[in-house]
Amino acid sequence: MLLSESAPELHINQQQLRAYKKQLNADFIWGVSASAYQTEGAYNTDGKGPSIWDTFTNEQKNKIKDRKNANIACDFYSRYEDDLLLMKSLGINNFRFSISWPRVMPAGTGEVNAAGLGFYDRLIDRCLHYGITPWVTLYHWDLPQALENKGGWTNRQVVGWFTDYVTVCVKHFSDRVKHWMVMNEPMVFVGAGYFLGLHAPGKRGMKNFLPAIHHAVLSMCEGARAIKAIDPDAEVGTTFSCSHIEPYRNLEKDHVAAFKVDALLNRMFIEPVLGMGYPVETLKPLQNITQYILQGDEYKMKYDFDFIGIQNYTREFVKHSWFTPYLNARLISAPKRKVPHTLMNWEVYPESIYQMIKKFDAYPGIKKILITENGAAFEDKHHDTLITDHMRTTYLQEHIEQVLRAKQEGAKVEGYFVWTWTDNFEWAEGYHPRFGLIYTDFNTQKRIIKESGLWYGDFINQ
Ligand code: GCO
Repeated sequence: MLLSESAPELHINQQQLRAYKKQLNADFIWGVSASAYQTEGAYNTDGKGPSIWDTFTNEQKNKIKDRKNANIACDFYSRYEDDLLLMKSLGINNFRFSISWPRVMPAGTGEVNAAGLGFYDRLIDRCLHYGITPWVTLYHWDLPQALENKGGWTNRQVVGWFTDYVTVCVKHFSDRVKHWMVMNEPMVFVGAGYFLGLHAPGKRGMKNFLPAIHHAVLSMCEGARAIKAIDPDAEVGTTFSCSHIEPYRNLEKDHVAAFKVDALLNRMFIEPVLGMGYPVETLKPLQNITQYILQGDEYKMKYDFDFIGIQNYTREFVKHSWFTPYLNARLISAPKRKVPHTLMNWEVYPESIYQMIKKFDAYPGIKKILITENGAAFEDKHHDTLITDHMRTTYLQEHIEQVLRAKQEGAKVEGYFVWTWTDNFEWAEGYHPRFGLIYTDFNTQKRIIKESGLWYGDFINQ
């Protein structure tokens, strides 16, 4: 049974939360996160080129729940002004969103679409007008289809294409944007898109996975260098998904399995960036990645980021499994374990975020951590103009408490962004799991503030 149906009260120590909050410096960053493909719509408007997600959702419909796409999504493309006004009304002053590469460069490389840049000009200018700081992600999974036709992330040329695109954006926006994230969750777009075939572009297997990993790492670091070359004062980060991993049983083989899954989900991208190389010792099948590593890459795949964005939602339990190729490990889902979980079937386990902050904080070389995503999909209850979502509020409170607990203990965590602002398109899950602080009626595009939104605005301003 889903948590939203059984609804046992989660426990939150309000006093503790407030005590932690009181001790924060005023410069701790509170914000909300979103992404272009999940919200903008306008998928073929004003000269935008198709992305791999446009193709995937419109041509491989059975891959997406209810055969949905994000052709319209939240229509953020025309409604950004109202959405920013609403954000302002809740006192939220930091907004993380992404730029759509094919909106800016319809073919991925070469020609720049002035109307695409124009949209982000308007968005950024309105953010600044309302006193909202833009935190801009340069790649949140919507690769131009024209580049996928040439192999996408499996083609080494992508490093140059990406760096050119980054250069166009930063040259154009760096007078107003001072906080950049090069990529969103490379492990997810590479793993789900180029190994499991569950996300765009729907490719599978090691022959796609390994080159895509390496080219994503190179692009992330070369992209960051390109930003700094244009604007040395910019704050440059990148973001990683991560989950606290535990063995299912106290057996040697489950411990080994958990160790491998931890390397895959949590270490794969941060370690090369920090100069530690890929975790091949733990993940033997990764050894073949060396064929894609060319001379000089050792330098190119490292970068000293100003901050690392970590995105955490849950923890995972891992069991040894003979039948799972490469890993010999599988995840035991939250419903199977009969523990409280969200509509994504992700366990509600706030301490995971604390554990992840500690884990990343322990790497020498990470200067600063921001929680660039955390949030939950639950069923919302409607009462005319009010939407109650007690479960989401509690989830946020409990996770923020764990973030501030880590900070109290000295971890270098300096900010927190809720995923997400308005309900939006949740990739292969379509529109059903709603993560928003703001409810979106997808028929009318009406927005309604949820109780969690009111709570969050109140909390960060108190
Ligand atoms: C991701 C992305 C977001 C998701 C969110 C909820 O982590 O997959 O950054 O686009 O919507 O994480 O699943």
